[in-house]
Formats: sequence, C-alpha cells, structure tokens
Amino acid sequence: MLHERYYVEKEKQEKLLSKKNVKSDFYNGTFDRYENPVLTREHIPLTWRYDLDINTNPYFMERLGINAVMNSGAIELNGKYYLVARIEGNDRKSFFGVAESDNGIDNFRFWDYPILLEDICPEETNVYDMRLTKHEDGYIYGVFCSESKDTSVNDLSAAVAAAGIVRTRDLKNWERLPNLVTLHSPQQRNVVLHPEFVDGKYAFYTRPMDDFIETGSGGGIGFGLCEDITHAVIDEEKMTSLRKYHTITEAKNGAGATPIKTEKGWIHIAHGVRNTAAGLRYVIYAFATDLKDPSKVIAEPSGLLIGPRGEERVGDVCNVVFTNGAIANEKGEVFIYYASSDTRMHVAATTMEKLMDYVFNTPQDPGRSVECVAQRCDFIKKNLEILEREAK
Ligand code: BGC
Ligand code: BMA
Repeated sequence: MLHERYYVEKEKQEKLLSKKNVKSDFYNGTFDRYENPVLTREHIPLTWRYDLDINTNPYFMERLGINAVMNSGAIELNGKYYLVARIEGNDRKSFFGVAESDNGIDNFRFWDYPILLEDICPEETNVYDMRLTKHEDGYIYGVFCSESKDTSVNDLSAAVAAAGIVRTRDLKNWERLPNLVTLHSPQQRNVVLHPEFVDGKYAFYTRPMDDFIETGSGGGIGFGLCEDITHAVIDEEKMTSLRKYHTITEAKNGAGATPIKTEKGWIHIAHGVRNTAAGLRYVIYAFATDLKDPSKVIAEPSGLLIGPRGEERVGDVCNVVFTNGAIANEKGEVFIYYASSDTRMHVAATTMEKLMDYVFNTPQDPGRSVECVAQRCDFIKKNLEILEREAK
C-alpha cells in the first residue's frame, strides 16, 4: 500500500511535466524567452526524494530533499534533447542527472537514476556544471568541476577546483578519466572541450585562476592543447576572451556552452562576472573565435546577451544567469539553456542566422562612457534621419 499523499504529489508533478511551454512577451529581437522554466526541483522524480515504504515513512516525508536544479550541459542525440543537469541536494552536494525532451522546450523528464560517477578521486567533495561535447573522436565528453577541500591552509572553507572528465556514447555508461592537469594554473573551473582536434590534439578552453574564488592574475578564458585525453595535461594556456576593467567580465569570465561551428567562426556563449555590494553578478555574453585558430577572438559584441530579469533575479544565489549548454539543431534553431540564480533552468531560443547576426554585427564595447555615448548618438542620429525620411 502507498501513502495517499503519494497520489496527490504524483498528479501535481504529472501536470507540471506535461505542461506546454510558450514564448513569453519578452522581446529584444535576438532571442525569445519562454514562460516556464524547463527544469526545477519539482521536476525531480518522487522516488529520489520520498521513501515510498509506508512503514518506514508513515508521514510521507521528503527524506532526501532536492534544493535546486541548475547549470546543465545540453546535447541532441537521435532527435531528442538531453540536459545533464546539476542537481543540488538539501545537503549542498551536487550531482548529475539526465533529463529528456522531444522538442527541447518542454516536457523534460529525468531518467530513473541520476549519474553515479566512478569514485576515482577520494578527496573530491562536490561535482557540478558539466559541459557536453560531441567530439570528432566519436565519444561524448562531459567536463565538469571537481571540488575538494584545500588541506594546505588552515581555513575550513578553502577549496580546490579542478576539471573532471568523463566520456560516454549513450549518456548511460560513463567512463571516468583522470582530472585535467594544467601545469601553470593551480585551480580550474569552467573548462570546456572543443569538439574538433586542433593540430591533431584535444583542445580545451580553460579558466586559469590563482585562488578558488578570485582569478587573481588569470586574465580570462584560456585555451590549451593536450595529446592524450586519457591523461590530459595542458602546458601552455593561451588567452582568448579577456577580462576587462569596467565591463561585464571585470571580476571573472568563463566558457559556457560548447562552441557552435558556423561558416564565419566558432560562436561561444560564455559568462561574465562583476563584483557588486550585493555580491557577484553573473551575466551571459557571446564572442566568436577563428575557425582555423579557435583561440583567436574575431568578434565580441558589446555587453551582455542574457542578463537576469524579473523572477530570474531571485533564488539561492541572487542576480545570476549562468549557461553551460546550448543546442543548435538541423532546422537552424538554437536553444540556449541557462540557470537563474542557481535555482532553476530556462531556455532562450534563437536561430543560427540571428545568433550570427548578433555576434558578427553588434558593435564592440568602446570601453569608456564618453565613447559609448558617442556610439549611441551616431546610432540615434541615423535612426532619426530614417524616421524623418519615412515621415515624408
Ligand atoms: C559552488 C559553485 C560556485 C563556486 C564558486 C562552489 O562551492 O558549488 O556553485 O560557483 O563555489 O563560488
Ligand atoms: C560559479 C559557477 C556556477 C554558479 C555560479 C554562481 O562560479 O561555476 O556553479 O552558477 O558560481 O553561484
């Protein structure tokens, strides 16, 4: 016998999982927002949270609650859309789970079990933010942050971040490889594997940093090559998209979704961080790198692509939008999956044509207020002339 409340909760959840998602009235011409988040803690199967045995759980209590569902890797496989979500338990530990949808915008459902990684790092305490890369070697790689306690200093909260690597062919069987070693950077987060070989080697976007939170001397998003993915070691890290003073990337930036190939260059959808009196503020921005040399930035539109708006601003870590997954499908649609405030997942939908137009034709940030106003005045002048002509 099941507790009667099980049926109530099951029905509520079924309603949520089968709800159709519609475009919201938000407009900027670049992308559409959808009304409902695509994944929330309410999407987590009841079997992951409740003990269904009425003898051991007579009050139908959530025994192992889930706090949030966020930062998800994304991939299309055999016509279906998959998110490998960061799921955070009430115990603050994150893990990964696969959610599947037919159209990429609604009805995402988690598979029966979360992903149980091979336990090859005894010190590892937490894992999060997996980027999925369909590599030309035939594997799907997942690169994520593997966090351990920093035992070298006398500070309870000190931590070390490294890049963990797994690979699979079906999102079901995962082989864990040793963590990435970057010879010149003591800490790594936001590492992304490039989908193609570069000079016959595996290529990673990295994020060199001196400290767990502060990038210190780390100048931005790095790029490095390695020979052997089964013992990945990067020596030199070149710089790609840089942190810049008084921009959205001043405090840090990091690669997000796996780069999308276009005829004009690789499009990157990344995050930029600045510090505020209310804590770090995360936004999403885009840039492009050269097709032949994917470390070389060839376009960088001014400012943010997606910033937290409305309810997105509120959650566990307020005023944050963060992406680590996007899908470009055969129809030319692009779905950018992003989390808001470390709490829930959303989708922003655009097309390949619009994304390219945005990345390659949006002006750059001139860097100083006076030049930004001059840039805007040129723009206004041209517009007023157009309006005047139209009025005649
Ligand atoms: C958290 C991440 C966060 C990082 C840096 C980790 O402990 O789990 O969500 O990005 O710290 O603040
Ligand atoms: C980190 C990221 C994310 C998170 C963000 C805001 O640096 O890696 O896990 O979304 O901070 O808390």
